[in-house]
Amino acid sequence: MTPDLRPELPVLSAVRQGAPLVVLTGAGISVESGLPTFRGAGGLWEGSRPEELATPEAFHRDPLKVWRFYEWRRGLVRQAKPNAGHLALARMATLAPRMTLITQNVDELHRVAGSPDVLELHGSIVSVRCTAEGTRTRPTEPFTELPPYCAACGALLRPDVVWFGEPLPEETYRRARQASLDCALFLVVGTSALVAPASGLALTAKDNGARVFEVNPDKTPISGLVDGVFRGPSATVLPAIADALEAA
Ligand code: BV8
Repeated sequence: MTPDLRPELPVLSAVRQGAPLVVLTGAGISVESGLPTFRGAGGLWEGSRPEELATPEAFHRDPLKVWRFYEWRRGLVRQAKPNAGHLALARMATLAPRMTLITQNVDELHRVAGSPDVLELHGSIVSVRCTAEGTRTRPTEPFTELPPYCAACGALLRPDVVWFGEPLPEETYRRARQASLDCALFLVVGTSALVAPASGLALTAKDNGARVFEVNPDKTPISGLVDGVFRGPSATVLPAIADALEAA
């Protein structure tokens, strides 16, 4: 039996009536889909530094090393399925008249779970972009050779993600920031809140009057700044929040 979270989240009744809800997710929401996070034990960055694998400089210096890292992750993502946390957010989108889902994740699991109109701040690892033409493709099979080259023009292909030092997609980030300014309730789920500018959105919401709650089994730099914390895995907490929204 999931706990009744309505007492912790009285604002859910306003959300049910149309007060804007924003949810920001990070790698933690995909842990229960079998995908590793970036930081912490067993994380993707463990053993190598992000600067060696997730920057334009790293790609320019050693495209093969970077592609080996991304092709390994693309293989994990191909096997991954949305978990109860992703599905709960998709359900909440049918219950909250005004909900914006923002993600830092590149695994597209929110789209697969059925969430409409996901704001993907850091792009998608499923998508691949030509470094010369900018054209995007979505190969479903592993590349036969790495690094891969564009069939049309012969230029190097790259993962269609935002690397450190690269700007976020402008319109996507503008929409995410506007939604954070306007919302009544902001849920920050499964993120270490270390990567800007995504990490600033929760405080933007708080500074503009929203109630902000964190869903994370561990403490983060913003745990002390939010209105409340659900210290648990998102695959357990988010279904309980969705149930409370439905009953609100
Ligand atoms: C930009 C690539 C400007 C795709 C990623 C110095 C200080 C401050 C900022 C900076 C600085 N120097 C540089 C910067 C800016 C920089 C930045 O923030 N650096 C940080 C590291 C200091 N940011 C940028 O460069 C951004 N761009 O600012 O551009 C600009 C403007 C104009 C023109 C040019 C430039 C670009 C940022 C995007 C970088 N790309 N990834 C990929 O390979 O995936 S970031 C990477 O970290 C991922 O995208 C990921 O989404 C992101 C955040 O990580 P999290 O999602 O939080 O994951 P993490 O592992 O950290 O945490 C997981 C959490 O889950 C934990 O808290 C854990 O407790 C929790 N958890 C575990 N299990 C569960 C759980 N939660 C719930 N349930 C569970 N079961």
